[in-house]
Parts: sequence; structure tokens; C-alpha cells
Amino acid sequence: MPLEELSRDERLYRMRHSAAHVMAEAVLELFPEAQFAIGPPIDNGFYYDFLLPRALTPEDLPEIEARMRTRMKSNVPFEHSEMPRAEALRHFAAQPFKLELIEGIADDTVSLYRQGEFLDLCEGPHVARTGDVPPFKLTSVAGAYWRGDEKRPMLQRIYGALFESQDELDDYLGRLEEASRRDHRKLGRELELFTTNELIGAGLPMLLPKGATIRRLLEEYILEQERQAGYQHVYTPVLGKVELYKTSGHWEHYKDGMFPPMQLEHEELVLRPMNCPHHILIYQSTLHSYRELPIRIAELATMYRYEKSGVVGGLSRVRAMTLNDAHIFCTPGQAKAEFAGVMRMVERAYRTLGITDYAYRLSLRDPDDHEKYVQDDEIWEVGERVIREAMAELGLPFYEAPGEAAFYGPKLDIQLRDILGREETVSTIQVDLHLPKQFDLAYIGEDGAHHRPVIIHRGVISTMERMLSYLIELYAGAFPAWLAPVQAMVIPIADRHGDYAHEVLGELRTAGFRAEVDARNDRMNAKIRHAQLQKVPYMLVVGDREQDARAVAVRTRAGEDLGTMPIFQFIDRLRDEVSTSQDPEVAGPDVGGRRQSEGAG
Ligand code: TSB
Ligand code: ZN
Repeated sequence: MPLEELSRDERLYRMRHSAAHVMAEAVLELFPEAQFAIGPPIDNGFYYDFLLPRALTPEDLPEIEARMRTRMKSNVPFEHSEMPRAEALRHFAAQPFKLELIEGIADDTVSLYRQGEFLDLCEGPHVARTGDVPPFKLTSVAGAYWRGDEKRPMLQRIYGALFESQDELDDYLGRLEEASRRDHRKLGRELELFTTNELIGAGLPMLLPKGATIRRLLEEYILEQERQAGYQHVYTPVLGKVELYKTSGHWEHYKDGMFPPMQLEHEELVLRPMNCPHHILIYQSTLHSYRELPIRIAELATMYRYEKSGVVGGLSRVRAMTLNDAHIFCTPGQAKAEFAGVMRMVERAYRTLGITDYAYRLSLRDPDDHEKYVQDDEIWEVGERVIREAMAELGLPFYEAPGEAAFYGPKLDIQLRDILGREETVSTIQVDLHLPKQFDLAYIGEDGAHHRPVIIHRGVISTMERMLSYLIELYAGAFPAWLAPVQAMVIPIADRHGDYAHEVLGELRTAGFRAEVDARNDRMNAKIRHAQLQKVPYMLVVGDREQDARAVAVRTRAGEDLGTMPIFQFIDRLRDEVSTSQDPEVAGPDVGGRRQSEGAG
């Protein structure tokens, strides 16, 4: 079928897939001893995995690209053929990955595609000729395990971007560049927010003082929101006996996500992968009447998950994490209203944090996956109904994702999108009828009999780690004043202004602000530049005139000159800005220069 008659997605699929083949041909030309694995089309482009005699550097990419362009100019056809298995095994004798793929094919013949001299194992489809491949660019190289299995060889994956028009490609490459400018791992280093150490291990980052300040502010914010909404905060240990997780079902359904147990005298302990069992046992420690419900047990709770080493990195996916967690124990009749209450807290938090690009996802079980999900149709049906009805009443749109539920029940996940449109689950609200059964939970109803409560699990601002990573990228490190680790940098013009600079610092700190003095022996302009690079919202320059007038000359990190003002006036201004950002509802839109949002789904 001619390309024009296909849908855009089908065209791009063929073009990207074809580009991957051409790339494999070019790489094999450059490294005749290379072993090649698989090369599918993906969102925005394509990749191919190789085992190469040396590590590629970014400088290799233009060379590979040039060879690809030569192949495309030659405009040879992509030709489909079938080959008997035995012959294919001979043809790919020097290509162990291909041999493994052929072993996995049940048919007597295998499907192949050829362009020029290059033959690849492939089901197709492709474009007609190599000249039909539109504008592309090789963008990066990353490590990837063969078949995603960390016990198998680590290969080098070359990524390419490919679109139908140069404009689309340029637009994407621009966003890619912006994404790397905002990369929280890079900014985390530059702005001294967090660090990692091999001696500690993968997925176990440490927050430096500045990152810790932001985390503390997030924690204070959410704890206060929860207090106002009637949550009760507890502290519970990060360990529990294996029996606890056997009772909850984690042992059966979530073991792959847990650290192995520790044998201790007569006990076997595990690091908890979730906090629910602890909160459940707190609920169960006394008998509750329907009059007390809902009971909302909350904790900034640390938990540990065994995430594969290949997927951890930075702060967004870690092995030790602290969740803004709560478990709401309520009657079945209260579940919908509690769900809606959580949703309102999420929306308010997003407005305060400036988060606008997100979608709602109803995460359902995969009915065929008996290992991952508890088998009890009623649990799933009731939970799902609560979420659907609550979302309908709230008038919020959502999409559905089978196979993304928790093992104990369906979830409403809030999917945040980054600048490249990549989604990540941040907030989550889950309706659970399974754990109440497992722990035989009860409350005394109006009729004096025992009834089973429902549990709503929820994380509003998610794990501190994931939220921090998201916010670093959202703001490209330039946090709004209320979240900035250093809100103002006092810059003395000369040594003789040092004492006054420290007086200003004292005033700011007494007023509750986070400030520093840049007392380094450097020129004023260099210090301003340094504070700008550190993304400090305000720079307060002090010289003779400011000292005499007990004033500060205020500049913003954006380069704006706000003029000279008395110290107390600056303090008032900052106080206003901070309080309006933390309570956007009261302030109304566009106060204090913050970005305001209406959080559309
Ligand atoms: C909400 N038991 C529930 C809780 O009561 C629970 O643990 N749900 S969860 O498994 O979905 O995790 C809650 C949130 O933690 C997720 O929505 C996600 O935003 C965040 N999270 C999960 N795994 C990681 C990880 N490896 N690193 C950072 N954050 C994570
Ligand atoms: Zn939970």
C-alpha cells in the first residue's frame, strides 16, 4: 500500500522501523564485529541495541548518521522474504542475539527483510525504499540489558528521533534540549540539592541541605493540609515481620518488589514496601464505632522497594522513599465522599505547587493475571464502581489502564507529564476492600453488629523523592520564593559592607526567611551572576548608600531591578509573596507574580 494511504501512525511506524534497520546496517559497517539485537520504532523515533567492541561516544553519532544518509541516498528497496529456520540459523551463526530470537520462533520459516546487502530478522512492515525515510537525527546512546534482564549482557542502545517533517523534528529536538536543561539529575548537582554515593548503593540518593529544605517545606505544607482536613498523624517502624505481609497479601502478590527478609533470632523481618499494614494494625488496636468513622491515619512514612538497578536513577524512582501516605477507614457509604475530599486536596496542592499538566488514569487489574492481583471479583467491582461514580460526580475525565491496579484494588492515578509528554504517576487514590478482609477489620454499626470498613489508600503529593524530581524539572530549578532553598542572597559591594550585610541577614532570618551572605572575595557582578545561576529569587545588594539608609537594592534572578527599598519593605513584600503562593484560593489568580493554574485534566 502506498505510504500516503496509510494513517499517520502507520506511516511513522514504518519510517521509524526502516530507519532502525538502516542504522543497524551503518553500525555494522563501522564495526564489522558488532552483534546486533533488536531495533523497534518507538514514540518520537526508533532505537537499536548493539554489543560493540568499545563504548560509543556522542561523537560517533554523526559518523553513523552520515553512513545512514548515504544508504538512504542509494534508495534501495526493502525486500521481504521467508527463509527455512535451519538456513536462518546458519546465516546468523555469528549473531548470538539473532540466534536466540530465531530459537524463540515456532514456525518452520522465519521472516526477513533485506535492504541492499543487509539482512535482518523482521516481521515488517517497512517503507518501500530507503529513500522514503524522512528527516531524522541520532540523539543519544544509553545502556540497556538484553531482553531487559540485568543478568544478561548490557548492550548499547542508540536512539534516533524521526518525524515526517523537518519542522516537527526541530520542534521535538528543541524540547529534548529543554528537557536536558531541566534534567533534575543535572540540576540536582549544579544546585547542590542531592547526591549519590556508590558506597551507599543504587537508588539511594541523599538530600543535601538545600534539597532537604525543599523537602521539609513540602512536608510542612502537606501536614498542615492534612491537619485541617481531619487526618491524625502517627509514627510507625519501617520494619515488620514476614507474617504481617503474609496476612496482607504482599508476600504473595508483591514479593518481587520487596527487599529479602532478615533472619533475626526467632523472627524474620522485612523492610516494608508499603505502610498500609502498620496503619491497619493501629486501626485495629481499639474497637471502633460507626460514629468515629471516617478515621484518617496519616504518616510521612518511609518505605523500601526493590526496584531493578536498571530503572533507578536520580530521585524519580528510588529504593528508599518517603510517602505522604494515609489510610482512611470508612463505612462503604462514606467512601465516595472521602474519595472526593482527597481529590480536592490533590487539586489544591497542585495549584499551590504550580502543577498544571496532568491526566487522570483509572488503573484496573488485568483479569488474566492471577499472580499480581487478588482473585475476588466483588472487591474489584465495588472498588471500581466507587471510583467511577465519584469521578462522574466530580465531573472529571479519565482514561483507563488495565494491568496498572494495586494488587488489592483499583486506583485513580494522577499522571503528571513532563516537557516531552512522558507520564509518571504522582498522586494516587485507591479503594480497597481486600485488606479489610485479610485483617478481619470491623466497626460497630448503628445496629450494634460488626461491619467491614473500606480502606482508601492515598498519597497526595506522592513520595517526597518523586515530587522533588518533578518540581525541579517543572521550575528548571528556579523555585517560587516560598519553596526556594535560599530566598535572598545578600551581596556586600565591598569588604566594609560586610557587617551591614550580616545585619540584613539577621533581619531576614528573624523574620523567618532563608537567606545567605555572599562574603566571598569577588566582584559584585560576579556575585550577582553566581546567585542567578543558583536561581536565588532575590539578590540584595548593599553598599554605602544602602547602609546609610538601612535599605537594600533589590534585583530578581530574572535580571529585573526593583530599586532600593528599606529592609522592612522588602521583608513585607517577600512575606506577601510567600503567603499568597501557599494559599492561591484566597489570593485569586495572578498574585505575587506566581504562575497560577486551573489544573485541567
Ligand atoms: C498510597 N499503599 C499505597 C499508599 O497507601 C501505595 O503504596 N501506593 S503506591 O504503590 O501506588 O505508591 C504510592 C506512590 O509512590 C506512587 O503513586 C508513586 O507516585 C510513588 N512511588 C512508587 N514507587 C516509587 C519509587 N520507586 N520511587 C519514588 N516514588 C515511588
Ligand atoms: Zn496503602
